[in-house]
Amino acid sequence: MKDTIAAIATPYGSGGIGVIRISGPNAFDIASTLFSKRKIRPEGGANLESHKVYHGYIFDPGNKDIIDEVLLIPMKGPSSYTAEDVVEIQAHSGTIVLRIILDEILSHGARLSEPGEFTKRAFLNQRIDLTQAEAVADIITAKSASALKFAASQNLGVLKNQIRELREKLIHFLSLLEVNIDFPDDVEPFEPSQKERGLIDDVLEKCRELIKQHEDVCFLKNGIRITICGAPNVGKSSLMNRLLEQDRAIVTAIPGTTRDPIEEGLNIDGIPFVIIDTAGIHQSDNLVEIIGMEKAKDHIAAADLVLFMKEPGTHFTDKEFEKVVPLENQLGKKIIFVINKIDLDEGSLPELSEKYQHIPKVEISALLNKGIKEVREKIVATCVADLDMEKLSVIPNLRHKKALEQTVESLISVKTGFAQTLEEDILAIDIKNSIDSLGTITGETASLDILDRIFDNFCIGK
Ligand SMILES: Nc1nc2c(ncn2[C@@H]2O[C@H](COP(=O)(O)OP(=O)(O)OP(=O)(O)O)[C@@H](O)[C@H]2O)c(=O)[nH]1
Ligand SMILES: [Mg+2]
Repeated sequence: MKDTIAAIATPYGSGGIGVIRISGPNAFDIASTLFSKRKIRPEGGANLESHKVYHGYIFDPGNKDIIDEVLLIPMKGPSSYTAEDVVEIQAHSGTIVLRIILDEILSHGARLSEPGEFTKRAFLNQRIDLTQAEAVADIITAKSASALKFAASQNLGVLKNQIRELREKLIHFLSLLEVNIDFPDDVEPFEPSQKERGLIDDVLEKCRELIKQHEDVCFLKNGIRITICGAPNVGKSSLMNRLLEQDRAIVTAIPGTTRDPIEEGLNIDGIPFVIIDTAGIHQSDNLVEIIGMEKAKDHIAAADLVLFMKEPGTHFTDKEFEKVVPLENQLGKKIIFVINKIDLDEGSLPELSEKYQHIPKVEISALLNKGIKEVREKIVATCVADLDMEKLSVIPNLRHKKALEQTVESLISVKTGFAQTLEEDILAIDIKNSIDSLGTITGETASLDILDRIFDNFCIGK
């Protein structure tokens, strides 16, 4: 029989409420030993009914002192988070009070849970599949409303159902093949009909669609990378601070103020971005500046979006522009041309050449906080304009994507096998591989090390 685990489920520190969770066969016994509905601790344990909220006290069984006033929620398995008997204790949130209650629980036979062990038990007890377990971690770490939306729908089983459907189609196909393997003399050689071949094509198409979905929108999880670049003193750090609405980067009138790249998370309309302020790019003999510029160039190369800044009264050529954003870095990258300091009366505004007229342009004054809203709007429009968020239901993660790619590979072998009229048992190997690859996504065929890797990333108490 499994042991009983316990942990503090809420973050450390002071707060209104802190939750301790106990799961396993002794959860009810331990809770009823420590809990009483009255301020006087009765001799026997409290009688706890499932799915009720009790108000009462946790006692120190040694000196019979009250440790804290709590709400206690007992939940009999399988109707609980782990599908085991679970008790949640809502105490006051303070590091010491929660620690003392937890110590009492541990001294009454529970073991401190490992990271993710509650969710792992929910998975092992088949209450949720692996995609739902991963979604729990994604919900906790979601950096934006849209990332949360996808994690929540994955938690509800949207991806699980899609993968199960594909797997069932392949299992059906395998059963047709296996009839021929088991009774080769009694049945005609396997010649898949148009409809049966269609099954493989359907699964292939859906797997490719899910892979593309990962590639198109995985930035929603990690953030779209925006690099601000341009000559020294154009106002890069000023724009960074305006976008973040805080004094994050040092701003001075001295050219070459920013050396190290400065990176911060930024949320616009529920979409996560990572914004990076960089050293001004120009001709310099200063070693520190040269290193700063090299780092800036790396961030320009790695960016999804580049904000290229200029100021009034300056002119430049394609060659100069391409020095900052090299041609090879422009491929697949979005660029916005930002003209700063329009409050200054410095003559004409710099223009991009004919060749770069397609690049969107915004005129701003970071100093006067003018045009910043337009920069935000342009960022969103440029990065996510062609995405139909409504049509998307889930974002497969990198692990899912790799499993889907393996599935695609096996199914392509199956199709090649049809064309070469290969033996049923050889075709069956590829079909089985594709079924197994899909099974690793939901956890049906996931190896122990995959499980460990997933649950190790959880926090304790989840
Ligand atoms: N008039 C005016 N001055 C500005 C504007 N934005 C920034 N500045 C000033 O320009 C100077 C340089 O600003 P920064 O934001 O430090 O420029 P930077 O591009 O980060 O400079 P480096 O880090 O040295 O490359 C500061 O004195 C700012 O106050 C603006 O819109 N108008
Ligand atoms: Mg700067």
